[in-house]
Amino acid sequence: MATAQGTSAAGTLITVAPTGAESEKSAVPALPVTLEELVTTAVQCREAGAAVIHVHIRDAAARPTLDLTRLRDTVQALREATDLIVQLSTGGAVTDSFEDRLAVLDAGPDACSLTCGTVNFGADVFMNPWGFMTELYARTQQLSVVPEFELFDFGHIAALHRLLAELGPPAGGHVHCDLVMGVPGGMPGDAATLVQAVAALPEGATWSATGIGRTTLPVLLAALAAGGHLRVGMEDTVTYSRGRPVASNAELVQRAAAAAELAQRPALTPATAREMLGVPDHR
Ligand code: KMH
Ligand code: ZN
Repeated sequence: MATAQGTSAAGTLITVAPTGAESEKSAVPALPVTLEELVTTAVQCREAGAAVIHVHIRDAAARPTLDLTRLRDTVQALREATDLIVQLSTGGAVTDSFEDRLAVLDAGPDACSLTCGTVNFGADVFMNPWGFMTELYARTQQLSVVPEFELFDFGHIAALHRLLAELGPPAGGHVHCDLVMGVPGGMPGDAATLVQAVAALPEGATWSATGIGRTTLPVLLAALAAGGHLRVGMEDTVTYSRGRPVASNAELVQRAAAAAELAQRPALTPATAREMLGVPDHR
């Protein structure tokens, strides 16, 4: 199978996923759940080296929501406060309807996540049947929203090849993937699996990797060693080190940026990341 691009990247794209849909504010007080907390987090993470923010929002009771007015306000506020690439989640929470997940694009983000298949998700199932994937992908093309292909398992990589073959290239013309590793039910988060997954990606694709929970550090180090990019944040881990809760998303970005610096591929600015990913600046 064709080899994905990776080792040639001059810098490291760092995406921060600050909130997610799974952790509860009551259990994780440092989780940004209000718009004000999210904007403050975004500014701090931009300073620490992030170029992309992967956004899930919460309602007034801190529950996950895909409310379109809130999503629009969030996109606008993040654009006003930072030059980060604003990537809205179309995955939402496992309880969200396909209709609501499709409507996320109407909030006018720069980019969105697009998961390439259904996966067991702990005790739940994260549903992404082929019909939903194709509808979502076609809408990203129509609306010029640049998708990031989320790959939780090897079958998702096969589905990505099929999607590109049947529907053509994404908005922006460039394929960027995120290997989401270590989800209970998806591919494991270790170096051997990462290398195999990267080898199966479409030719010319760039890729980031995310390790959930205790796989965060092995996946981060393996991704840098293999020439990839990084996603970190409290969506993916709420523990900084054994027994020590994450204090802020910014400290996860700082750690990723320091590791990237050590690998001599320092953090990319949002402007350089936009060029790499084909994301226009709508600000
Ligand atoms: N919250 C998960 C069920 C995405 O953002 O696109 C799905 C998720 C993936 O987080
Ligand atoms: Zn997400």
